[in-house]
Amino acid sequence: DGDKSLGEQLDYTITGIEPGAGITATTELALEEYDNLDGWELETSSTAGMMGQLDSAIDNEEPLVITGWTPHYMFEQYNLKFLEDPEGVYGEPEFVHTMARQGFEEDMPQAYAIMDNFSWEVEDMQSIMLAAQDMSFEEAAADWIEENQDTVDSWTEGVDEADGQELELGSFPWDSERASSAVISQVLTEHGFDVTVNNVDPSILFQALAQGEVDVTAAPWLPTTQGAYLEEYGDEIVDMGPNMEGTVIGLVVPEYMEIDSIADLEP
Ligand code: PBE
Repeated sequence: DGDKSLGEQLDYTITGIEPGAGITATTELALEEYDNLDGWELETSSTAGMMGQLDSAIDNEEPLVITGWTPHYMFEQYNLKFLEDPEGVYGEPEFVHTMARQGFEEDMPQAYAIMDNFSWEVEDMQSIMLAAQDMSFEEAAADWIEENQDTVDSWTEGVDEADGQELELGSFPWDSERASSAVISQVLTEHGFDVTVNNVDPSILFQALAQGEVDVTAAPWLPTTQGAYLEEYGDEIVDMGPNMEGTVIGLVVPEYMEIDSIADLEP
C-alpha cells in the first residue's frame, strides 16, 4: 500500500458503531464540520463489529479510524490515541447523568433518594468493565459492591426499605452502562425494589422516560453525546444531574499511525 495516500488506504471511511449511538450522530456532524473530511463516510455497524475490525487492523499494523470512547477496554487492550479535534465537535470531557420520569420522586421516594445519591468515578466503572471480560456484569458488579461497601452505604444511608415495588431501570446496550446498571439494580434490589433493566437505544430510552414507561436511568452522556435528546425531551424529563465525570468521545486511531488530529485526515 506504499503508494496509496492515507485516505485511499482507509477508503475514506471511518469505522463506527450502532446507528443509534450519540457518537454516530456526533461523527456525522464532524463529517460536515471538517472540510478535509469532504467525501469521507462513516460506516456504521455494531460495537462488536468495529472492535473486530480494530483487532485485525492492529494485527496487520494497518491504518484504521474508529469512533472511540472512554471508559472502554479498547484502551487497555491496544495502544490507541484520540485524534485532536480542533473544531471541538466532540466537546470537552463529559458527565454521565441520572434522569427520571416525571412523578418518580413522588411515587418512589426511596429509589429517588438512592438514585440522587448515586455517584462514582470513572475508575470504578472501568474496573467492573474489565472484570466483566471474564465473568458476567452481575458478578463483576457484586464483587465491586462488596469491595466498595462504604461508597454504596453512602448512597443508601437513611433511606427506608421498599416493599417489592416494581422499578424499570433504563439503560444502553454498551458495556459502560451495563456496568452502571448492574451496580444500581443490585443496590436497589437489596433495598427492596423489584428491578427490571431495559437496555435500549438512546432515542428509545428518552422517549420511554418522557412517556413514563421507564422510571429512571443513569446512562446518558452529556452535554454532547446525548445532548440532542435532552434538548428534545428536557421538558418532559427530570434531569437529576451528574453521577460520574470524565467520559470522552472522539475519533480514535492506533498509536502507530502518524497523524494526531482529525484535521490530518487528508482530503
Ligand atoms: N457510547 C457509550 C454511547 C453512550 C455510551 C459512547 C457508545 C453513545 O451514545 O455514543
